Amino acid sequence: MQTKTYAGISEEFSKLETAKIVLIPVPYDGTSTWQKGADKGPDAFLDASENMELYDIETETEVYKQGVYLADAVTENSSPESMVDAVHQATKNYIKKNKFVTIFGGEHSISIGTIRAFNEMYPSLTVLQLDAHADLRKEYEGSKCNHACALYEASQTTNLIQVGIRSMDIIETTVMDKERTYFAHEMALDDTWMDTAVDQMTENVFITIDLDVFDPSIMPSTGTPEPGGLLWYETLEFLKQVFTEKNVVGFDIVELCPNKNEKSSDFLAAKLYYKMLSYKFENDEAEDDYDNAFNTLKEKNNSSKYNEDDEY
Ligand SMILES: [Mn+2]
Repeated sequence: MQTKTYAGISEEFSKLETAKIVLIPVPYDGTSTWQKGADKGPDAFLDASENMELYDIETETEVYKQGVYLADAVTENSSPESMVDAVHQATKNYIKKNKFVTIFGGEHSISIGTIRAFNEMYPSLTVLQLDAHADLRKEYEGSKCNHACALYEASQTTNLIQVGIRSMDIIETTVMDKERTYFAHEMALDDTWMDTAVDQMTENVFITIDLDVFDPSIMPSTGTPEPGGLLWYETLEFLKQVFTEKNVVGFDIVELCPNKNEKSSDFLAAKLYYKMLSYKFENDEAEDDYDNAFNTLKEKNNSSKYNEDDEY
């Protein structure tokens, strides 16, 4: 049972029964290869959130009044596969409770579970990935649930759109859909990429944000920083467009690897999360009913799109 609330909000806004939003922390760091510490991400994010102003100037809203329930953390870590199963179950449970479900990692492999849940609950799902890394390996170091494989399943079962990519292995080119990939070096020279990417999205969009998509100058506290990343306002402009034009069904944020001497990254993550909620609920009154409109009839969709590529 959680005693702490998201951002220190009062009980009135943090009860499961009335909250429209659920936040699931997943402090998992089982497979990262270089810097460890993404398991400390959720706590650092929650600490920063408590020290943040809760009025959003841009949208003129206080989105916490829609209610944010801080769920028990998913702590299963006996194997990457069992962690993914536990995340999948927890995510699906809260979708079924008609909540807007958000997840904070943890390393990127947790998204295998979150995406699987949303893909089962929403037809024709687009997965929008903001990330420095393609994460399209089918298997890595003996597991399909490694962080390097985080988006492989999504590439086979959803409409995957990758944004900000600037690091990958050559084998991933055999899986990648280049038409739906926005490489950082091309984005820097092209001011139409946002519209093109949004045009490729279906109505239901799940967003997975690996914080290493940001430039290390503003987001140094991540496991594998890569130069040439996105900056704050261009990222917000793009996200706002997606929230305005599409039905964002949920999102996750991963790979905060906190450094006690560098707090600005924790605050960036906290603010990003709150901004995304503010965009989602910008036009909803706190008293309005919420309907996440998950598809109860179709437990599994897009399965026909799945084709195992033996060549890989
Ligand atoms: Mn990633």
